[in-house]
Amino acid sequence: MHFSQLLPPPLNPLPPGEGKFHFCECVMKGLYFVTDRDLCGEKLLAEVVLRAVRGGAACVQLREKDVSTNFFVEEASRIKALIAPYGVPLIINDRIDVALAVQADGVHVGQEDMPYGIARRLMGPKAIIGLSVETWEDVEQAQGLDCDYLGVSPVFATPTKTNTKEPWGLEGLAKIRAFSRHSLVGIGGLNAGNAEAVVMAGADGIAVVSAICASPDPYAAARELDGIIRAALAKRERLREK
Ligand code: TZP
Ligand code: MG
Repeated sequence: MHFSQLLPPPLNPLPPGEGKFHFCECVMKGLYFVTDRDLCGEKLLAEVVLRAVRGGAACVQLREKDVSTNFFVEEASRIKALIAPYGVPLIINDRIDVALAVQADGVHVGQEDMPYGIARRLMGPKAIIGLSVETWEDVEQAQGLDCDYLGVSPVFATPTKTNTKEPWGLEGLAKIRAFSRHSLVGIGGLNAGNAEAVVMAGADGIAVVSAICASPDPYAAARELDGIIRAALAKRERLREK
């Protein structure tokens, strides 16, 4: 029996208008799962991805730093097939060649990766392209780019990635929200204990690595996070309407 058959059925998608990822407008909203195979420990990466998606992850970013290109392409192709039935997009971290090879839905690039304009030209107008912003200068420069979301990196310091710039904190995130025209996806030290505050400070998406990969129950972890994020997005919307 395939392990996916042992899991509960997928959750209902968000109702129209509260869509997780509106491809046309490219509003990135919801739980964004970023992989780390080391943090998965004994668990199979593909199994963790599937459990995260079934628990409510609205987007999966495959992030590999230490595998061969050959392996990366094969894994990306497997994961793409695995999550396609859920309508969840696959984003490839850094590697545009891998994204093109498997016809992934998009890429996520940092400030030292492929320049955004070239990434867009290579990936095409329909691809989802996320760009990390680590400084205020990055945020200002991004204002002139048609990227689909900004990865606010890191919101908090995290042992998962230590070569980061100064964390933005909730204040920094709120400052970006007040200025930027883009969807914002927060990353770095995010978990069930702070996801609501991060949404209320302005993040549309919450990206997590260890909160799902290192959890003994990635399905339950994703489900809890998804519930918190949906509730916080709804609360933010209600406050905005007042
Ligand atoms: N980019 C900025 S922080 C980070 C990345 C990939 C790691 C986030 O990991 P965690 O475990 O969710 O704090
Ligand atoms: Mg990168």
